[in-house]
Amino acid sequence: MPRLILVLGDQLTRDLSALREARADDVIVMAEVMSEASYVRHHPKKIAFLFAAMRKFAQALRAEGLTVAYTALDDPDNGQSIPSELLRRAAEHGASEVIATQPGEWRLIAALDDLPIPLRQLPDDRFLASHAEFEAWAEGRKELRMEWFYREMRRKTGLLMDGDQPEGGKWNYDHDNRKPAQADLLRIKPPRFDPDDITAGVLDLVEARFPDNFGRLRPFTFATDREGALQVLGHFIAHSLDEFGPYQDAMLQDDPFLHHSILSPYINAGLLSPLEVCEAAADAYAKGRARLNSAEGFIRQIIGWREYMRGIYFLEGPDYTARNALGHDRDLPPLYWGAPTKMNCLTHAVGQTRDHAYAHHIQRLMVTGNFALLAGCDPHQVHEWYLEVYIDAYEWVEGPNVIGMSQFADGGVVGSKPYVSSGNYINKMSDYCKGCAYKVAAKTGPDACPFNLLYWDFLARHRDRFEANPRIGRVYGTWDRMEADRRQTIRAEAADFLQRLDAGEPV
Ligand code: FAD
Ligand code: DLZ
Ligand code: SF4
Repeated sequence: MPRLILVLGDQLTRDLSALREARADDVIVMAEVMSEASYVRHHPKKIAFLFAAMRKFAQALRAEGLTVAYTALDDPDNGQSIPSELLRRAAEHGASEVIATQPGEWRLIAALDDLPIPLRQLPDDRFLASHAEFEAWAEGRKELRMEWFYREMRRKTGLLMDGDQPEGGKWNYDHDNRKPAQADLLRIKPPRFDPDDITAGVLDLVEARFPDNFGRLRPFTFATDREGALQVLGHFIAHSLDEFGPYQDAMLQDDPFLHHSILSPYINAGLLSPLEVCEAAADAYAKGRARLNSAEGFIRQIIGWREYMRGIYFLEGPDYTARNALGHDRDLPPLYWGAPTKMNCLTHAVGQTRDHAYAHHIQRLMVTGNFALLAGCDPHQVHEWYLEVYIDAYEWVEGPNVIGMSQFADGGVVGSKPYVSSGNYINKMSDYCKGCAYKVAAKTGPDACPFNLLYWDFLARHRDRFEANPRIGRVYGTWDRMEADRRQTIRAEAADFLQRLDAGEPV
């Protein structure tokens, strides 16, 4: 009797644990379904990327002689959910069992567990750390800090290790990696891929079926197969890795990509393996083509942050994305969907997100995330926004980055302090403030940068929680040293700003 082998849209890896089990008479099931394409209103580029990549992956499996039952979104028999497609295919092929690699989201894991036919969920071993390894690492620790986990992963992989010591003598070279960048027309851009016939067909489908989702579908220039993804990797290693480190926190309004790799869509969908990407970076360092602080910083993002975020998501359980430790309840304002704002940093971070389904880490953390946190936005709405708008967004990685790192809604599981800043940080790391209607140097008054007002207002509102925090508590000394009427003015102006924000004014 044949068995069904499920391959989800973010499991496009030939070496997937479920595919390794495939026998000649098994049927591989892949399905474009509305339940996955609409559990949030994904950016059209995200849907198009996954559908095109799924179609090409299915084609490659068929070329190997495997049997693939592929359902397109507009197939009239489409049951429009993963469980209904599995049941339909099981009846069609007389299959006795479903074999799946564990999905990256609690919602879908539960839906598979509820299937009325036998199902085996195999571990997703595309990650370096299994659930059991992460649990063992976390066991008994008072604080789950990424840096300690990262060192374990360096030892485990041997990446940038000199025996049992870190290459160059230090584990982390972040202090070399905080430079602002200058506009440079000669900076090499990521490669662009013209849509082929398969991608063009998917673009028409997405345009017709998701006309109201936030984000520009065209031009669409992402790679959609492993070959293209490998080209993006090679291009990054050759042209951008060396300067990745120093400028990784920099933001420029006319350069959305700087020296970033734009590899997250491909790694997360399975077209590249995290280890091969890191090995390429370590190799470039070994050959003298990339400086150590760049190679180390890049590798840390992947074997450190990426693995750690997944570990937290599965350790903390299905209620994680509902957490709201700070009790924030403001609706996410329309500016997150492109409504006009006078804040130039937000105009550009949101505008690039709309155009490219991409923003780099510091834009996500210190512009859109920082503003939502300072303004007291409902973290679940913030979570849904991030899950919608980025091409690389899947709950296992987006959830802990947003609920934990960005919004402190988990009460400090991921971060030891909230990532908040006044306009000063944005001004130091970007060219946004020069072109802004607000004055970053103005702390109060009609021109005051809203980040300046909201920063103090946030800290004052949450004094009980953060005053004793060794990493942020000292700022209360600065607050207390201000004249009482200045403090009052800041809080009154912050309240007025938030009121205008809530009223839908283009603040
Ligand atoms: P680069 O800057 O070139 O970094 C290299 C790689 O490191 C990335 O491709 C990615 O695989 C990994 N990486 C870097 N930082 C992180 C991190 N914090 N967590 C996990 N992996 C990391 N990343 C996602 O993949 N999906 C998300 O949905 C996502 N949501 C985020 C939400 C917020 C609020 C924040 C602050 C960060 C989020 N990140 C997310 C992490 C990070 O912003 C993206 O991985 C990165 O911007 C992707 O672009 P890149 O490939 O050019 O990355
Ligand atoms: C994100 C996504 C989208 C938009 N569409 C599909 C789809 O039609 N079929 C599918 O198998 N997977 C899709 N995905 C990816 C899943 O949502 C993803 O596998 C889960 O969220 C777990 O990470
Ligand atoms: Fe953003 Fe303030 Fe700078 Fe304007 S002045 S770009 S609002 S940080």
